[in-house]
Amino acid sequence: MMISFSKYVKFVVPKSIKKMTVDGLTGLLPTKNCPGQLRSDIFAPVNIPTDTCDKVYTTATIDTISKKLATDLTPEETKKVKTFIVLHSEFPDRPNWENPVIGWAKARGYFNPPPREYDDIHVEKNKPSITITSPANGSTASGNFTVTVSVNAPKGVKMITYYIDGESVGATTASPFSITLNTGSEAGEKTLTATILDKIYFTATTSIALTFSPDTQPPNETTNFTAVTSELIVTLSWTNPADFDFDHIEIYRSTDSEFSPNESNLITTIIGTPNQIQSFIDQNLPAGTYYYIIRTFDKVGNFSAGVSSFAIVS
Ligand SMILES: [Ca+2]
Repeated sequence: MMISFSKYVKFVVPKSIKKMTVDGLTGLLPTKNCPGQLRSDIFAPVNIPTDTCDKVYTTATIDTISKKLATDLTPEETKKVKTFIVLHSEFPDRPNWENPVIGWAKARGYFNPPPREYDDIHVEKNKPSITITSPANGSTASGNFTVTVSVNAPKGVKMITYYIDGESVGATTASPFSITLNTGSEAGEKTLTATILDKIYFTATTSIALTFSPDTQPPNETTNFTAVTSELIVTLSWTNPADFDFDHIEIYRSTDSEFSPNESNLITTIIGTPNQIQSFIDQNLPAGTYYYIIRTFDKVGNFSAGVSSFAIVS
């Protein structure tokens, strides 16, 4: 007698059984707030989830410094939208039901309710302020000028940034936060702005009006300009001036002690930084006495009269 099992092998899924994608932790319908992995599951009609995971997951905007709820005063830089998990039992009001669920959630890292307190660091009394104490509002600036500020920052200064007509011209992070600027070849009415960024990302800004007059001031001369001979080589060395707008030096050479520096006797142009010690080797010189002049140049082309030295090659 043959018994066929074939009719038992094929399982026809009843139409009432639903295959659905749900949140992996809660088994609830997914929304964009579900941070966990999704899984596929099958549900009998009575078990089909109707709640979304928003019942368990909630988002809140947090201040990342205080770790508390952001307020209108919380800077955008320190705001972060975070997802929190709030798991409850079927009967949250009954400790016998609720406590074991909370305990289970805590043990698995699923107990993470949002904070209840508001950001108490970004408050009015912690706001910084800044004023420009020099130059005076409405004054004229020519060449190099130093900007000084008065700062009140209860939470500390991260950076002060300076702007001329809205364009950043420098920043400083160290007290007393002053900075030296230069008018260059610019002339006319300008707006000088100083902005403070404090350590909790509060900002404050102040501005003054200035009249710029072009820089006509040459840098100071170099110091320690020496010419030392060794065999047929002359080593020239010097220290650049401290001027903020120093740009480069030019060295001129002649066998005439009374010579005037010009294009025809220019032997080198060397870019450098203020206070830098630099040198240049002048070689392949026939025996003789050589006179040198070194001039300093600023960034807009103002130059010094020059200082001299000499060397005897024999
Ligand atoms: Ca100058």
